[in-house]
Amino acid sequence: MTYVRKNHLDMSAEEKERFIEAVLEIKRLGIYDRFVKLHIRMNSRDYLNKDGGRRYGHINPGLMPWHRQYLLEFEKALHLVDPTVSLPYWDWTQDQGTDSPLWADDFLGGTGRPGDFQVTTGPFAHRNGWVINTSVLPDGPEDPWLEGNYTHDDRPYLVRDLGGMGRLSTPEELQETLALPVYDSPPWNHTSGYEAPYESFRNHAEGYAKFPWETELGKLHGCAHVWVGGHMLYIGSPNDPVFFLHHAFVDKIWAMWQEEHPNVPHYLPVERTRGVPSLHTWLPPWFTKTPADLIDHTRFYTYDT
Ligand SMILES: [Cu+2]
Repeated sequence: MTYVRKNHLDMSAEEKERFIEAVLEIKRLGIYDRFVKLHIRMNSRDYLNKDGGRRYGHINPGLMPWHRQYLLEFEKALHLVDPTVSLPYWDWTQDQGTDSPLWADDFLGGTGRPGDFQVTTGPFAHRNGWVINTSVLPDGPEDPWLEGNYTHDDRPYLVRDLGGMGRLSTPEELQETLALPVYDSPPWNHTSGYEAPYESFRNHAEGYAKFPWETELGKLHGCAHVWVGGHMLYIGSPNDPVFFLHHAFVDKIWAMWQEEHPNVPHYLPVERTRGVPSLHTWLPPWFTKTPADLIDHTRFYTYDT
């Protein structure tokens, strides 16, 4: 049985309510926080040796399949409590306002208050019962974007600063990245596809590569994390439920790219490659699927458009 992932803007009030209820229920059951911990555990290693270390979820070709499985496992958890829900997505190339229904009280709630940036509205406000149990902050001199060393963050409340830093990517930026015909290339890290002919759709989508005509790094995947701010800035980002709507759109971008390039390999590297998952590597921590199993999302779900 496959199901449909919708743009949140096209969800009915009842669909939104059921989605929020399911998220709150898996939080109560302790399942939600297991996903947060898993993301921190897997991805802190990704960032520790980003040039040549072993990486699965970020700064390597595994970004797309690893997060695809992560979202599938999350959706599976939601289905345990409500089989009718599926992950919505947030198309941040079109839906850029802080007044979007995304941030309304009946959905994800709004930005943080001045001062401590604590979210005080909606279902994920601390005062409404959403407690952060596992969180980290970057530690050390490195650019927080590429930081692999973390320290405990004991703030029990969700933090956001919508639009406080950076901006969201434009449809034109998305088109330019979708036009790149090669999934990824050596050295399979944050420098892949830097120079013409820009052979890394993955790195441009992740946001660690830019074209010479762009002024700053961090487009697409990266800048939505920064634009939301707060917990979304670091690897504890799944603490903010918007993480799942954001990554559902990143996942859709992989699907859109495949559709635009039907005759190229949809995942690389094919051969065993030191440090990064190849087409037939079992992805940890589940070891139930390889990138090859995950390329075709229509085995599991479809997108509304
Ligand atoms: Cu991630």
